[in-house]
Order: sequence, then C-alpha cells, then structure tokens
Amino acid sequence: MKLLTIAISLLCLLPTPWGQATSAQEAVPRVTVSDDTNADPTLDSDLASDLKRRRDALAEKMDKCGMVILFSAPQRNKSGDTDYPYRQSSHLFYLTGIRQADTILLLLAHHEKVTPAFLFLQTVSPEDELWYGKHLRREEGSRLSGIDSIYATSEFDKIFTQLMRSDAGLLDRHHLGKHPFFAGRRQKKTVVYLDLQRKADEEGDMSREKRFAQRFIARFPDARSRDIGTMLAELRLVKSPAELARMQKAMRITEQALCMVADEMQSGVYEYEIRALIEYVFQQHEADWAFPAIVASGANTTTLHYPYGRRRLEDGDLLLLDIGASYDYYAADITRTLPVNGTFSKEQRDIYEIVQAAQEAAFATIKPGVKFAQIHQRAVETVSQGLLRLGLIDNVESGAYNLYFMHGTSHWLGLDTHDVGPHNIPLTPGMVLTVEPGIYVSPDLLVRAQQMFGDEFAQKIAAQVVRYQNIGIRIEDDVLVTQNGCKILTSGIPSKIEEVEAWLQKK
Ligand SMILES: [Mn+2]
Repeated sequence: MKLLTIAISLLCLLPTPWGQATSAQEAVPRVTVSDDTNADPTLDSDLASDLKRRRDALAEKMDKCGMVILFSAPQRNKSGDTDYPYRQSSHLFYLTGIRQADTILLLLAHHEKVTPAFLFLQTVSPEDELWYGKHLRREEGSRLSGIDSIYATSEFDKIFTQLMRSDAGLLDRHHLGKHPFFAGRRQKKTVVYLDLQRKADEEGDMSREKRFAQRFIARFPDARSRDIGTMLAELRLVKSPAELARMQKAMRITEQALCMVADEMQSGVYEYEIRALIEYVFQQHEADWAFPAIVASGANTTTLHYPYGRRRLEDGDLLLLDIGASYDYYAADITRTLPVNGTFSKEQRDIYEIVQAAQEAAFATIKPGVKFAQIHQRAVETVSQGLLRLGLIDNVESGAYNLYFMHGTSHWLGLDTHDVGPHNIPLTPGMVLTVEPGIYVSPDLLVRAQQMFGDEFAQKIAAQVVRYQNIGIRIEDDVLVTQNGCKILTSGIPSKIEEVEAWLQKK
C-alpha cells in the first residue's frame, strides 16, 4: 500500500533518467489512437490508409486464382465462466483494424486496381449488448476497415460457398464477373490461403484453419489450401510511420515504468511489488503488457524467463527487469539489470562490462543487408573474449560461451513481442529488432559445464564460476534499421555502468 501511495505521488512528477523532472504528460509523446474497447472505436486516418495498402500488397503477392481467409483469434477461457480479455489475432488486426471477436476476412487477388474484400462481423442481440456492451455496426466496421462488403459472421459459409460455385447473383452484385478467381475455378486452379501456422488452442488439437481446410477440400476436391502466414509475416516486417509511432509510445511507457522501479527499488521490497508498479504505469497510460514482466532478483536473474516471483530484494542484489508495454497492439521490449543498492559490485561490474560491450558490438553491425546471424556472431565474439579474460572459459573456440549466453541476440518486434518473420533475411530500413545479449552464471553452471565439456574443464573454471555465481545480466534495446545503420529507439534509459549508477544514486 505504501508503494502505491508513493507511486501515485510520483506519477505527478516522474523524474527522467537524465535528471530534469518532466510531467508524465510531456514525457509520453501524444499519439491519438483509437479506443481499445468495443464502444464506438474510431481509427486514425493514417492507420486506415495503411490497412488498404497492406491488403493490396498481400493481394498483389498471391496467386490470381487464390482466395485468402483469415479467422479471428478465439475467445480464450480462463476458468469457469470467466474468459481472458480478448486479443485479436495480429494478422487479422494488421489487415482490418478490427479488435472484435468472431470476425472473418476474405480477400481475392488484386485485379484491375481493386482488391475485392469481404468482412464478416459478429451480430449481437440487444439483450447481449445489455450485458456485454456495444458491438460494431456494419457502417462502423466498414469505416474502421475501409472494406465496403460487410456481412454477418453467420453468413460466411453461404458467401464462401457462393464464391466457390461462382454464383452469378453474387458475382453480379459485387462486379466480380471478370475476376481471374472464377476463371481459375473453371480450370480447377483454386488456391485457398489460410494461416496454417497458427497454433491449435490445445495440444493435439487441430487449428481452426486446418479443420476448415479439411472440410472445404472434402466439398471442393479440385481446390487446394496453402499457407499465407509467411507472406503476411514478410509484409509485417517493415513498419509504417503509424506503426512506429505506436511502438515508440509503448517504449516511452516502458521507460517510465523502469524509472518508477528505479525509484522504488530497495532491499526489503518484493519482486511482485515491483511487478505491480510496472503494471500500474502501463495501465495509467492506457497500455497493456506485451508479455508478462520478468522481474528477477538475486539468483533468479539467471533464469531467462523467470516467472512470477515472490523473492525479497536484498542489499547487493541485481534486479533484472525484462518488460514491455503494448500500446494499441504494438509492443516494446526493454531489459535493464540494476544494482538494488545503486552500486555494482566488482563481480557484477566485470560481467556487466562484457554484456555492454557485446551490445555495442552488435549495434555497430546493424545496417541494411546484414542478417541476424552476423549480429549474433559479433555479440558472441565479444562475450567469448570477455569470459576468457575472466577465466570463465578456457578458449574461445570450444563454444563454451553457450553455458553463459544460451539465447539469440535479436528478434523482430511489432504487433507481437517476438514478431513474425524469418530470421535469415537481410535487414531493410524500417525493420525493428531487439538487441539483447546476456551472461548468466546459473547455480547449476558447473554441473552443465562438466556434462558438456568434461571434468578437466569444469575444474579449470570452478573457482571463477563460484566467484561470479548467481549473477545474471541482460541488456536489451529496441532498434530501427535506417538507410545507413540503425537508430536505438530506447536509449532514454541509461545502460552504461557510470550512467546507471549516477541515475540510481540521484534518487
Ligand atoms: Mn526481447
């Protein structure tokens, strides 16, 4: 309770890491975005024009005899009659801007400057609206998505069947008579694109897309199904200005949460109290969390995805915070590892310097044309040399660095925290990725060292491993690829040792 009171008073005057106090309103740049509820959602015109451009881009790439069908994410049950808050599937949101459950998008290939699109929306009875609030009307769905042909979700099977049977009435109504899809029907060349990469809701189950594919192929054996996930993922890689504005707002909110933690962090505070502060700042700015916050202290810092924690912070601890707000569906992802008492110990400093140097080396590699593997390679080289210097490995060739740094350096960032898209493609301006090297001297490190590299190696490093044991450090920033290099989007929070200590000691 004490923490919350302090939190509220602090929010009126949040200190920024560079010293001067700024009001919360100023610190978070204003971006006007739509309301995230069902009640009369409105959409920025910038995002609306993005939607049409995205559908056109997808419809240009697909087979002329193809049809895309995207289903919304299911409503997920938490327990009993309580569901989790609804989150639209990122692919469907990317193409329609619709946040509502029970939505379907059907697209045909781009033809004569038009991408024929059908949007199916849930219809709700007045009684249901009394309980669950307003749902989108046809006109609202049309205005939000920029799609003119709106139907009820219950009509989807009928419309799909009419399209597959080249129903003359429907083709006339939508001026589709000359569309190549229907010539393709006659030539038995029809392809139905589905997000076949979507995970099933339960293990062993089939996704809705796979079940749908089985059903329609039984009815229309001359048609084939094909995955659209990869094509969509590639489109999502390069961010538009409207997307970047949302991501940057999510980053500013995440930075504010880190500022709040820096102010409240002291021995005696529990990990869950720190998490509560983070979520408070997120929600205070109308944001959600993009992923459950990782708040890890002491030895917990060596667990990469440390779950909900209830350890009490102690003097001399490190606190690893891997957190990200999601603003209007767009994610941020930042990690800082901070000394609870404001000063790094000699051992913490030794490890921190290596991780920081690895991050710098990775930043210096990033420019158009480079691939993830090259960025990671530079980080690994720097980490390996550092570990060798500290006697934590005995040579840089063996791959023993992997005992300490066992994850990748980068992932894509966007609508999803681990955003979709292949990792083996050259960087292009407009892509956003994370850079997050780490070193973790976990309690079981010597056991793993012995299993993987033998007794002699384990004995050689034992004394140094004990010295650095339970130190886990990761530094993560979000980076935009530019024409000549990259721009670090999350440099608002200090990450260099001297700056971190100066920041923490000022509080
Ligand atoms: Mn990350």
